[in-house]
Amino acid sequence: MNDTYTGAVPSKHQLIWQDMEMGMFVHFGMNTFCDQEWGEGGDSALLFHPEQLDARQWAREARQAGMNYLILTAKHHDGFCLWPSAQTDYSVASSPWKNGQGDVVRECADACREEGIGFGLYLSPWDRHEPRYADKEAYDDFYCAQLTELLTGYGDLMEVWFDGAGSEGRVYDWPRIIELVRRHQPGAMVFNMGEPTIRWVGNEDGVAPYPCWNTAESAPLSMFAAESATWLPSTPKWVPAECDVPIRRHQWFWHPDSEDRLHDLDHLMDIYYRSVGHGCNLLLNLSPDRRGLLPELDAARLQELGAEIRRRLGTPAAETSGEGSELTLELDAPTAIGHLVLMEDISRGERIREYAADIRIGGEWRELTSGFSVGHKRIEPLTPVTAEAVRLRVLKSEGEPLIRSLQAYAAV
Ligand code: FUL
Repeated sequence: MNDTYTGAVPSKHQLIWQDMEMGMFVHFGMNTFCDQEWGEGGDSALLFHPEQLDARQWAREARQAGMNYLILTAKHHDGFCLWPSAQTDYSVASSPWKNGQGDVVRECADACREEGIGFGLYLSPWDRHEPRYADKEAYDDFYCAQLTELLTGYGDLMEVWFDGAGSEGRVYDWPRIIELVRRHQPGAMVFNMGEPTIRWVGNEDGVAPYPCWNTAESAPLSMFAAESATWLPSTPKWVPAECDVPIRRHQWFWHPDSEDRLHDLDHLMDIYYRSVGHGCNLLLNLSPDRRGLLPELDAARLQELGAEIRRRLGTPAAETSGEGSELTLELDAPTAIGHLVLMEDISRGERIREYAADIRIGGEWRELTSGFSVGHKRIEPLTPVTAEAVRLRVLKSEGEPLIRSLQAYAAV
């Protein structure tokens, strides 16, 4: 093979992460009890009392819906810690929940392990409670100490989520923060700040543009910053995007009487096509309520999503793989096709720049769709069309195209 590809390639851990495709974000904390999205850090720890908290329900619902990881807000902007941090008393340890003996991070880590899904943590750099936030050096020490507790106390983490919101214009000690992550959790993805290994897609709608490439020099920092995040010079070129979105429109935390904001199944499927279907990961947020449980309605909608993805894209009618700029997939019999799925072997880079897909019917070929990026995955939903065979033609590539999978799904 005359392989001329010299572009970026993913790390082993990025490959594992991209294969996970879907995760559940869990926003839970002081805001849950105060009907707010951004607490100012002054709400009493006594308000935190999720009497029926069951992290197993969260992890079970995630796994059953086909989500392969879960990311919990260990500390949001209000500074309240879901674990008994030794760095502050603004935490579960000062709450009436389990008489101050509880640890939500521990329960969630254990639940994810039991369910066999990955576990990651969100630790807001912006902290509206901690008085040391005003003192850069002192806060860097505080933040690094909190992060160390999380990186060393809860087993393997697959992702650490650094949220840029509220930190516009603020500089943290990124080299030190990244060194801690690398030292204690070498397999963890780093989200969007410092020396990220994955990037924010740039909106909170859960959708990626198309084409969406796996390489990037920068990404937006937050919804509130015009400029992009400043990454350390050693940031890898391969930095795939993650699409985050709450299942209730614009609400990351639980609020009473907001069921009408729950996205319907069509909308969630559209998000799926425009995130996973554009080669990115989808991080869909569900919010436990004041009981500490995912509301039944939200959990049911999540399961509807999982079931619909399985219904449409469960088992391909035919599948093949191969190298080179043309690949044909023969179907056993003429079949009404509802989806095409293309995947590159990205372990050796993202090589396809432009492609077309054809179908053969009655012995005649005709072009059906065309596009640009494929990367980890490209899902093409189709108006059902009958075909005897499908052919992928790579029109432009860097180096030899390597097709991990070309799949055709029967229309359902
Ligand atoms: C944003 C935050 O401000 C929201 O509260 C939420 O955590 C979202 C995932 O990121 O930047």
